[in-house]
Amino acid sequence: MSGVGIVHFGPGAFHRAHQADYVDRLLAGDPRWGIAAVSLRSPGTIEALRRQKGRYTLAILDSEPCLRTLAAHRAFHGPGDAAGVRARLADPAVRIVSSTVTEKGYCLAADGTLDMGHGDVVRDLADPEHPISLVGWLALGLADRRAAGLPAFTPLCCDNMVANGRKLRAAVIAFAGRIDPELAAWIGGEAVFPDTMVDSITPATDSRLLALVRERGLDDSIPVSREAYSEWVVEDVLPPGSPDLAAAGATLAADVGAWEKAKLRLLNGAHSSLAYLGLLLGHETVAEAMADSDLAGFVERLVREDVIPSLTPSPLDLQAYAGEILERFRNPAIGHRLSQIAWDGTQKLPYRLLDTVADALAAGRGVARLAVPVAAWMLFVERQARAGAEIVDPLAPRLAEIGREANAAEGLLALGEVFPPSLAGPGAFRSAVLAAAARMRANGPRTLLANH
Ligand code: CS2
Repeated sequence: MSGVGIVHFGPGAFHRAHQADYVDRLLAGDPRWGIAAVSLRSPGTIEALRRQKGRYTLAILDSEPCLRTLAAHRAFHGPGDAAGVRARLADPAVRIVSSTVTEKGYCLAADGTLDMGHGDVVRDLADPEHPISLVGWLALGLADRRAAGLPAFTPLCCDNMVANGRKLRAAVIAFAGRIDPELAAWIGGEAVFPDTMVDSITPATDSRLLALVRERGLDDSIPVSREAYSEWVVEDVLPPGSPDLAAAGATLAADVGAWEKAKLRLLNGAHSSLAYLGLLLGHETVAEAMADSDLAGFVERLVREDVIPSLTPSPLDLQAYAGEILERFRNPAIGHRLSQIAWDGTQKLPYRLLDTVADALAAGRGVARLAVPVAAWMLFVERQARAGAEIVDPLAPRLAEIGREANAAEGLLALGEVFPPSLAGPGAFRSAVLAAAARMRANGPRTLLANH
């Protein structure tokens, strides 16, 4: 098992374009930190990675595309290889177990704690030696390390959630506590769960990228692409014996919170706003939506006048950061589909927009403009539901049902998983969302954007 020091759950495009690039650089100087890729549900990427011996193309999409070959993955565990995963997690050489399983992969309830009623959690608690959830796997892996007298590995959450490490820590400890309180206490005392902020715009691999790779004569079925900008901020709590992520280009920081919150609210909040409003206006990509001056102007005002006040004071230069983000969205080389960003709205809205709304209300600021993208999500759900089109979301069946109702916006506001009672109940936000939804339903979004 030599040469593997990191196990990664969820080797999708983001991981392969972002974290794997840092690790690829690290490996040039320190060969201990190869990645074992784990995908327990879908076999495709794992099979391709194995076939290509862990090598694939990373295209950096800038004025001229720049193609590199990455080779950070050394081992591959697909569905059906639970024994291989278990052995891997118990390997003393493994120090980091990272994950990009998207927000829904952590099985969290609306309050950010482990959802004990989630089907995967219920199943894993009933049979903890054969987990299917990430949280179940981390608990089993840590239990095996404890039994073997090994130090804990470091779970490293690389998904877009506020306090992602702290949430994962609380979830794993809560899960372990149901099986064995001593294990929970051991995990609490021995394992660190750093918070992280990850950032690089990574569109899904499309036919354009596949053609570019073919043109260069490369035989590669799993290329990935991203913008040139890339950032990885990791809370500076990694125990001795961990890989030197700073040497790989990551930023180690005592407090990741300010970065994480600013990135989620400014970049991801603006992304989701562009996605729902842009789709309603008939746009397909982020760059196209940014070329629509009504929409781009609205999003810029939203970011500068509504989101930044919710982040102030901050150690970051927020106005400059916002400008940089909007410029990145304009990159014409990236065909980043709005529909990709629109996925999983029920998981994304809380961190990206609703936390900002709650802070604005608490500070006595208006929320009329912030209500517009939320109403656009509602109309998007309504449109998909009524057309019988696909809704990609863990709550998809309920969204489809509510979306077909006459008063869909009210039905969606009543989703306790998304809107806390303080936002769903009577008050400024509820009124603003319902008004924005009604106006957009009647006249389309354009006039509303100009008025805001
Ligand atoms: C996007 C993000 O798909 C989405 O929801 O907002 O993946 C975004 O591109 C990244 O977080 C950028 O770092």
